[in-house]
Amino acid sequence: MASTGAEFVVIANRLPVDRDVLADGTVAWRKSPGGLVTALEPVMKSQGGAWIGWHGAPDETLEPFDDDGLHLVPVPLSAQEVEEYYEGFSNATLWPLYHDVVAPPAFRREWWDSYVAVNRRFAERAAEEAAPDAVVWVQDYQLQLVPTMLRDLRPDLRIGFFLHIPFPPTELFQQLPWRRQILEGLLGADLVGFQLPGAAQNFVRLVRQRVGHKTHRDMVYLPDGRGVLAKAYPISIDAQGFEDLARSERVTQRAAEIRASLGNPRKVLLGIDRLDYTKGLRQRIRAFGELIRDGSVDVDDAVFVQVATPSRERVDQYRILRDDIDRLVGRINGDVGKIGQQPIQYLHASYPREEMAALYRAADVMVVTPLRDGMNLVAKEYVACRYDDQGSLVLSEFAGAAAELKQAYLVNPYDINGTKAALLQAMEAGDRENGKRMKAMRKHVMEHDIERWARTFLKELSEVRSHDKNPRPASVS
Ligand code: GDG
Repeated sequence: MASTGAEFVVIANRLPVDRDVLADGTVAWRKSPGGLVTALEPVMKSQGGAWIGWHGAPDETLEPFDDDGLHLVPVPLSAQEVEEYYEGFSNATLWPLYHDVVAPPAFRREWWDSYVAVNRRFAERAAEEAAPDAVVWVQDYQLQLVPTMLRDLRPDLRIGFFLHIPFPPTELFQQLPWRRQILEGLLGADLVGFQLPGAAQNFVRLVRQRVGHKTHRDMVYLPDGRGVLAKAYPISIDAQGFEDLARSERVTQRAAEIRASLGNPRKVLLGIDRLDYTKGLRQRIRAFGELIRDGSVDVDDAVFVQVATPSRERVDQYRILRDDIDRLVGRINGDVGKIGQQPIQYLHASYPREEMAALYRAADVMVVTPLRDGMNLVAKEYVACRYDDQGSLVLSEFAGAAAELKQAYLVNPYDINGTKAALLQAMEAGDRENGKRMKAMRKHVMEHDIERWARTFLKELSEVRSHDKNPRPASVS
C-alpha cells in the first residue's frame, strides 16, 4: 500500500529532469523544459505530488529523490528493455501505426512482452506511491496498459490517461496483434483524453466493436458499473511564458542577429521539428527547392532555416530519414545555391528555449507540414511569440493544431503544388492580412494555454461517475 502517500501522481515514460554531471563530479538534475511539467508543477507542489518515470540511463536503479519541490520516482529500465519496450514497441510499432502508417510498423512478439513487463513495473511503482483515493494521471502511448494494471492493484484510485499522439481509425488499429489488450489497458482509466474529438470517437467505436462494451457518445459503460469518459482535450503551451521570452531584450537582439547573419533576406522561412518521418520535412524542403528552381522565388530574396532536433537515433527508420534529408538539402543547395548563398540552412541540432524564441521572432513564415501530428506545439509557440501580430503560419491540415489555428495557411503536405502555392501566398501577404490572421490565432492560443488544459482535464477527471446502465454482455472479437 501507500508508502509516501502522494495525493497526485503523474506517470510518464520520462522524468521531467535530465542529469548533469558537474565539473567536480557532483550530480545535478536540470528540469527539462517541456510544457507538461510547467503545467503540472503547481498542482504537484500544492498537493505533494509525485512524478514516476525513467531517468534516462539504462541498467541503473536510483532511489526516489526530491528536486526543486518535486518528488521524483525513477523507474529502472535495462538496456534490453530500452531496445524492446522503448525503441521497439513504442517507437517502431505504435508510433508509425498511430501516425497513419506513414512508415511501416514492425510487429515483434518479444517487443510486446517487454512492453507488458515495463508497463507492469510502472503500475506497481505507482501503486506504492499513491495515497488512498489519490488522483493518478498516466501519460502517452508508451504506457497504455498502466491504467488497468494499476486499477487491479489499487481500485480506490482515480485514474486519468492522456494520449499525446493521434489515435488511429479502426481500419489501421486492427492491424495490431495486441489490439484488444491495448483497449482493455486504457479502459482502466476513468477518463481517457485525446487531442481531437475524432480520436476519441475512434477509441469508443473500437471498444464497442472489439471489446463489446455498451457505449453512448463519449461514454463507455463497463459491466462492473464503472463509466469511462473518452474526450478531446487539445494540449497547449505556456503561452505567456513564450510571449515574455519573445519580448525580452536578449531575444529581440538575437532575432536581429540571426537575420543579419542570414544576409538580411527579404523573407526568412523557418521549420523546427524533431527529426521524425511524421513531420513532413521532405515535402516542405522539396516544395521550397522547386519554388527557387522554377524561378517563383529568388535565391537572393529568401532563406529557409530548417532546425531538425536529433531524435530516436538508434531506430532504423530515423537513420534512413537523416540520410535522406542530408542528401535532399545537399542536392538543392548544390543545384540552386550561389557562393555565400545557400537557400536552405539546415541545422541538425538542439537549441535552448531562448534561441528557439529568437528564431520564431526572426521568421516571416513558419512552416509546419506534418503528415500526421497529434497537436504540434511548434505552431502554437510561433503564434505566442508573435506579439507584434506579424508573421504567417503555413500549417498542415493533418496536425491537430489545424482544428484551432484556422487562420493559418492550411495545406495538404502530400500536395506539393498546393504547398508551393501556400508558401508563396504566405511570403507575399501584406502586413494587414498577416495582422488579421495572427491576431485571431493569438487570441485563441493566449486564452487556451497549458494551464487551462491541465485544469480542465483534472476537473473532469474528478467528475466521472459510475453508471446504472444495464450492460450488454461482452462479445468476442
Ligand atoms: C508529441 C506529439 C504533441 C524542438 N526542438 C527543440 C525544442 N523543441 C520543442 C518544441 C516543442 C516540442 O519540442 C515539440 O513538440 P511538438 O508538439 O512539435 O512535437 P512532438 O515532440 O512530436 O510531441 C505532438 C506533443 O507531443 C504534446 O502533446 O503536440 O503532436 O507528437 O515544444 O519547442 N526545444 C528546445 N530546443 C530544441 O532544439 N529547447
